[in-house]
Amino acid sequence: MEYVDPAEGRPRLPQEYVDRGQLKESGFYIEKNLIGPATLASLKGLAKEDAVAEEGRGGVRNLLDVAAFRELAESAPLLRLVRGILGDEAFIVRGILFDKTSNSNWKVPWHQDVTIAVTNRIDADGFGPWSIKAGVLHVQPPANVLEKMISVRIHLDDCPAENGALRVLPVTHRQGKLGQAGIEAEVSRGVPVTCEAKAGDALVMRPLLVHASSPSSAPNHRRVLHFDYANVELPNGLEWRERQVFSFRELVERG
Ligand SMILES: O=C(O)CCC(=O)C(=O)O
Repeated sequence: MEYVDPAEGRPRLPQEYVDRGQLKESGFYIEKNLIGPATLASLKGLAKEDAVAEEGRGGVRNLLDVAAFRELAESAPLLRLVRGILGDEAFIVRGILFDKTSNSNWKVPWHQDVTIAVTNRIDADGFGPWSIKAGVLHVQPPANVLEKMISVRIHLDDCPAENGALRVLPVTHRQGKLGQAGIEAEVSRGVPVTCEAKAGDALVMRPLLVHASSPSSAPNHRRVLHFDYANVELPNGLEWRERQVFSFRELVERG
């Protein structure tokens, strides 16, 4: 049973989730107006209308290889937000552009985000299985790594429930890696929240929060820049594919 607004008779984001305090409690919240209209306009130009349809899988990975997206991920507003949560050592580790259109509409079943991108395959306790996504080596780390990560999903388009908004199961981020049976048990007893957002808003969430995504029934784009940040080194010489730490002075200079 989904949360449905009694007055509107449709799923809606309850206002309590527009509050950073919910991150600890529920595993997510919406940061309103993180990106202003001018930046938004230039990002929309970069996230080309057909980029995702061309890739054919609903998402463009390795986004940090594009300088403008890397600059955004490491811009002062984003780093301030992320470091307010993960501390001053936090760094960007991955970027993906997701889109849904009538040409490229898709859904994702209930899951947790349990893979990270790394440079090299070195066996370490609790790491595996390994996989390749868009030519990049990925591995599932143990829960204690995923618990030190945060995802920031910046909406480039308005995203009401009808436009394929992410659905989440509050509080499920606290239970480590659940596995398929554990996820199904949570889905059967939980009340999903539909994370409606406006263009410029960001959904800030823990990767272990159980989430799903429905197809869009709107004729519009639903572009989301998904950035993952971490604050922990990997063991045994394993390395994050992306890793950069700016000093506080650099951060201030960036405005
Ligand atoms: O963008 C979406 O709707 C789904 C993305 C997703 O499930 C994920 O990032 O794991």
